[in-house]
Amino acid sequence: SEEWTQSKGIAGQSEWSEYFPDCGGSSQSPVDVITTQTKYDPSLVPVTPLGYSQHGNQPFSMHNNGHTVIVELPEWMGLGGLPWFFTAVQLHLHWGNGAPGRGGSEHTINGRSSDAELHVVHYNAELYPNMSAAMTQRDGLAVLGILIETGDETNPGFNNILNYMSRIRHSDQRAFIPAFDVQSLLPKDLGRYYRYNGSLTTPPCYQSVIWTMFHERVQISKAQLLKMEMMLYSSKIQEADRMLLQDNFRITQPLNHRVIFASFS
Ligand code: SG4
Ligand code: ZN
Repeated sequence: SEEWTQSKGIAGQSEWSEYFPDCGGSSQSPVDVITTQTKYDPSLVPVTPLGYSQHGNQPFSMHNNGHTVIVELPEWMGLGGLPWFFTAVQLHLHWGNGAPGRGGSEHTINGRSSDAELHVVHYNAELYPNMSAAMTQRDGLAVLGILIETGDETNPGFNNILNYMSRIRHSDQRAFIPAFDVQSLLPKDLGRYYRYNGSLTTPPCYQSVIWTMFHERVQISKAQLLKMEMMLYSSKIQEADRMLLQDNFRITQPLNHRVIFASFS
């Protein structure tokens, strides 16, 4: 597929729809959650991570794809609390550039960004045979979004990923990391969240994602955030022209006809 980048900022992102028409659709992600305009839906039960803590002994594969760092998840991990069972596929992160100002989260709440954002991607295993079949369908994917803030304390759960990121600093590098409890990356309160229908936040921007954005943010240290900001967009053979992989977030998209539901009032 065509090359695309976030690094040209807003200008680059507005060109995505030339090659990926869905990126110009009317149900795109991320969005700004304006809390006073959300609609309380009492039917929204807590999401339930299934098998997230049963990580087993097989190492997880982690790689730098030039856009983010991806950790592949075993197929027995999944998500309950939605109308269908969703199988976990991978998790990845979005971050900024370390400068004061806008953080690197994709979703914002009442116009405010967070420093980074974790996404755990799942596909609808009741309706579709695999990720590629599901990713083009309206109810195909479920992504959990966790807003990340920096503070003074180290988050030991995130060290399961961050401590190994220097091994895959360059684009296309891969490493095997010890299996870990994926639930340790999530906020404690899985009952309070925002829910809306949106898209992949990168090309091809398929409008196939049931988004769950948790109300509770998780905290990591400044030193931990720095490990994300050290990643490279360039590959090993481009050593002479190193490029930092930073600001790998998409700007917020118009809500249009959509309503964002809240599981709490
Ligand atoms: C990142 O670019 C990942 O590299 C992609 O994963 C991911 O696409 C994409 O973000 C969009 O996901 O949760 N931010 S998002 O909407 O998971 C998919 C891969 O390319 C399909 C494997
Ligand atoms: Zn993402």
